[in-house]
Amino acid sequence: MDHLLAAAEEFTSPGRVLDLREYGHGNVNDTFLVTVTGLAKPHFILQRLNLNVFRRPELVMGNLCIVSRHVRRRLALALLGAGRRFEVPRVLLTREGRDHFLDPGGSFWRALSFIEAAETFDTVKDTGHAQEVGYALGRFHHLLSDLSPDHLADTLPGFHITPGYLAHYDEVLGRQGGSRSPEVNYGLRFVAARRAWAHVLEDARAQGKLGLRPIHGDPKVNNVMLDTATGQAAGMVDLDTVKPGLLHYDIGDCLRSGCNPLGEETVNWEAVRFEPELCRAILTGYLSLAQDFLTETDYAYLYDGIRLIAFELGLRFFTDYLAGNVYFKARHPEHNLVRALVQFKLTERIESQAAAIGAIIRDLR
Ligand code: GN1
Ligand code: MG
Repeated sequence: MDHLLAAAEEFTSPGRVLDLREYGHGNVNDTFLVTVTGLAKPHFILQRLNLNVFRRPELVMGNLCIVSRHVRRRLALALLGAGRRFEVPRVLLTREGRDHFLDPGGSFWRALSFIEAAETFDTVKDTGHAQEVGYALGRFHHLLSDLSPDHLADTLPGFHITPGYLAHYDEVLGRQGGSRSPEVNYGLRFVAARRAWAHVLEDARAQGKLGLRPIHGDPKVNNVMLDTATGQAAGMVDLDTVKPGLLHYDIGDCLRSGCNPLGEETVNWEAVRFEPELCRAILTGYLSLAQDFLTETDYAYLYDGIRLIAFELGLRFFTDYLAGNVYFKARHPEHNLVRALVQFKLTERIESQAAAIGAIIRDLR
């Protein structure tokens, strides 16, 4: 990749780059782990922001700095419990003191501190892992519960607004012609049957039943780092989508990711399931902290949030497939179609277990 080493060196002064390798499986940005010598910390994360998605990168950096500083200030005063730690990435500066580097080709690079002695997994291993994933989201929301969402910019207008994704889907479909595979026909029918309900969270927001708060935006399983020694949540990464939103977007996203043991990248979409025991574990971890700030109405919309974010992500992948894979990175032309089918199946499994999920929520509150 052009300018990769030059970008890493911008953030390495006065040290030296020893190693540079791709890191994680992000669908939008390009992420690298940099190993250095001569700095206080041996690693940092280097990312090239996708400017097609993040059109105002300076706002993304602004939100990241505000949230990272707020969280670290509160953590300095918090008692986490014996042996626990919790970190979020810190923004690193270039040798000129800037929070990003623009290379001669116009790419936007930024660097973040790396959470050492911690690891992530793409799927949940067991209920202990699931509970830690829920705990991490609860801790994150708790740490931000005294930050007004007015301090954060809307870096991604329309993000998690399901009716907006439906409008975009209609527009893409309007441009389509030709024959359709059975999988595409399944997707079309799937979306059609859920259109009216897909407004549920935005309607509740418009009616003043749910309010905006600072959210993570992407609290999937592999954005929670686990301490390699204890297995406990050591922090949350990927703060690009931090912005004002509904907590339900985050809770739904965490559960659609954490309760699907096959993971969102499986090709075996017909076998996808939503595991109630993982749901119970994640909510146990989450509510151990979130009980402090969730309202009666928040609880009333939890099930809808879980169902909706799985449906919404399926819709986003499906639309991107129909549009020719212009948003999510795809390794082959059908990749986003398969990803969509995984989320649609997951949505069906959530729907068929609505009573059990409702009982878990009632049990834990
Ligand atoms: C994208 O790039 P990544 O993997 O962090 C997407 C999320 C999706 C996720 C699904 C800005 O996140 O909304 O839930 O893929 N991020 C953006 O894996 O669209
Ligand atoms: Mg992300």
